[in-house]
Amino acid sequence: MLYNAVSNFIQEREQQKPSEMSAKQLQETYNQQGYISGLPVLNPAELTDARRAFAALEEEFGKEYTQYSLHNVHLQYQWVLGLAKNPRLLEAIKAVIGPDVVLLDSRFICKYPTASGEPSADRPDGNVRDTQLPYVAWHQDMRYWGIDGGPVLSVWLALDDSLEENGALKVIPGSHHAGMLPHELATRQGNMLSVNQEIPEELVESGKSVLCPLLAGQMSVHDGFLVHASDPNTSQRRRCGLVIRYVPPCAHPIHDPDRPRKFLATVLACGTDQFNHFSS
Ligand SMILES: O=C(O)CCC(=O)C(=O)O
Repeated sequence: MLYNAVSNFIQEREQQKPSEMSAKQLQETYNQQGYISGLPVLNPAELTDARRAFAALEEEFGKEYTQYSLHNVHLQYQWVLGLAKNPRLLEAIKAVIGPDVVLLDSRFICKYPTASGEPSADRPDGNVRDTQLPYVAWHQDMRYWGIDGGPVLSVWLALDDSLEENGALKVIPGSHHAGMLPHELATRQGNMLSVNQEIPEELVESGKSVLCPLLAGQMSVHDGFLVHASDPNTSQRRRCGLVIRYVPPCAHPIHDPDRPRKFLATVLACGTDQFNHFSS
């Protein structure tokens, strides 16, 4: 009897849309699973404005650059800072870490279509094979960030629909509970991560992997210890997202003389910062 009640509760929780969750439910789900996906952020007008502004950057810099090199441009472009401070986005972040939020870093990550579009006997859908196309290997963000004293939350805000065929984010739910896993250099070509890191295959419970499909204007949020990755874009549609990292002000960079880390683009997104750990 009790078992039925508990399992009904879990089923209802799983069927509930993230947009309908209270702050407490959102925090509980996030803490349990290490991520939350499908949260609506941008309304149609905001999305149109953001896509138009991004198209201007593509025009100015070219796709090779906009694929991965638009790093911390919230410092240059008010519209990017506006996305990072969007009240609906920050509502979810505040539900997890409280009212004080520091924006640590931002980057556009775009996987452009590489498909020929020509149907063949091999691929009647016209999509290409995925060998050597850009992908993101299984990794944990904390490995890269070197932060202690508080969590790092990564937002993936979709400017395009991000689905299986154009290489949406995939995650291993609950994997953040295991702490830091070893990483090594990726052997497969095309890993978009700047330090080309990956968790060895035998340590990734890939059978438990869950795709995080997003419609343009929606976001997912994942914990810095969550194991995640993304496959190549084998479709004929772009997949563009803005990845933004947030921390509570109590978090601080780990002191590591072998790998000094500088955070030169931090901004107080909301609340107050009584610590000033990122101010130099
Ligand atoms: O955009 C992707 O495919 C990967 C993004 C990622 O690794 C992250 O948001 O931490």
